[in-house]
Amino acid sequence: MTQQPAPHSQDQLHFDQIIEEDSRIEPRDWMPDGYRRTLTRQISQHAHSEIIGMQPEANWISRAPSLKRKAILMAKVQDEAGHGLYLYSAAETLGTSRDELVEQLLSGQAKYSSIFNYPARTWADIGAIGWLVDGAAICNQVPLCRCSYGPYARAMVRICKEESFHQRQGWEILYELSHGTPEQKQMAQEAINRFYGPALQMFGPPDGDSPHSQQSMAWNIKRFSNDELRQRFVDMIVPQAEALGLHFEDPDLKWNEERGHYDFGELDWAEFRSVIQGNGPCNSQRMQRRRQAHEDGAWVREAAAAYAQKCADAVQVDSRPGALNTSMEERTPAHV
Ligand code: FAQ
Repeated sequence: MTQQPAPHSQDQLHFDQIIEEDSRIEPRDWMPDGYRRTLTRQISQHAHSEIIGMQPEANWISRAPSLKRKAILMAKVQDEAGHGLYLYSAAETLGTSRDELVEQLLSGQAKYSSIFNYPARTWADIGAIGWLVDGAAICNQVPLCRCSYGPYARAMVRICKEESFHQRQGWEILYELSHGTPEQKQMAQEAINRFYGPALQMFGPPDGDSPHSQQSMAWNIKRFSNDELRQRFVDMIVPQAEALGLHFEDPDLKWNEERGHYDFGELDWAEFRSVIQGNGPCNSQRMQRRRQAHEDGAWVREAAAAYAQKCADAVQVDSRPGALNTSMEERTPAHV
C-alpha cells in the first residue's frame, strides 16, 4: 500500500485538483488511504455480488422451459461471471490481491448484495430478477461509468451494456407470462410481489443511515445518493409494470404531481439489516455453495499457476544471450 504523505502535501493537492476537475484517478496516482479503502470495499463487494448472483439463476438453467431459454439464461449467467472478473481486476489495481478479496468473501468478512439472499422459486422469478434486479443494477451502475477511479469507471461501461440485455430478457419473460394463461399471469404477478421490496433495497439504506454516501459523493465515486437512485428506479418501473399489465402491491405507491415523482411506501429496513447480517432466506446456502465451488476449483487454479510458471521459465531461458527463440505461444505469459 502507498505510504501516505502529510495532509495538504503536493500529492493531496494534486488529488483534490483531479477530483475538482472531474477527471480520473489512475492506479499509479497518489490517493488518500480512505479513498483507496472505500473503492476496494465497494468494487470487491460489487464483484462478490456478481459471483454470488449467478446462483439463483444458475439453479434454473436446467429447468428453463425451452432450449432457447436455457441458452439465453446460460449466456446471462456467464456474463455475470465475466463482470465479477473485470471487477476483481479493477479492485486489484488498488493493491489488494484477488486471493485476499476472495478470502474476505469466503470468511464472511465481506458483504455482497442483499438481493441474492432471496430464492428464485418459479420461472417467473427469473423474469423478475432480469427486469427488476438487473434494472436496479443498471440504475445504480450507469452513474458509476463516471466514477472518479478510472479502472472502475471503464469496467462499468461494458458491464452496463451487458446488463441492459439482461434486463430485456427479464422483461421478455414477464411479458410472455403476463400475456399468457391466467395462471401464468398470476405467476408473473407473484414474482414481482416478491422482488419489488428487495430490489428497491439494493440501492442501500436510506440516505440518513448511509455512513459512506457523503464522502463517496465528495470523491465522485457515487454520483447520486441511495435515495435519489431508488426514486429514479421507482419512477422508471411503474409505467413499465403498467405496460406488462402487472402492478406493485404497495398501497402508498402513487404519482405525486407536486414532486413530479412517484411516492412509495416505507421499505422493511429491519429485514434488510437482518439479510445483510447473514439471516436472509438463502445466506447460508449461497455461502456454502460458493465455498464448495471454490474448493472444487482448486485444481484449475493449481494447473493455471503451473502453466504460468512454465511460460515464465520459458521466457527466462529464452532471454539468455544467444539462446534460441521458443515459439510465440510458449513466450506469451498466461494471465490467470
Ligand atoms: N446489500 O453507506 P452505504 C447486480 C452495505 S450487482 C448488502 O450506503 P455504500 C448485477 C454497504 O456495503 C449488485 N449490503 O454504502 C447482477 C455498507 O456496508 P460496509 C451489487 C449493502 O457503499 C444482477 C453499509 O451497508 N451492486 O445486481 C447494501 O456507499 C443479476 C452502509 O451502506 C453494487 O455493488 C445491499 N443492497 O452504498 C448480478 C454496485 N446496500 O461496507 C447477478 C456498486 C448497502 O460499511 C444477477 N455499489 N450495503 O460494511 C454501490 O453502488 C454501493 O456500494 C451501494 C451501497 C449503493 C450498494
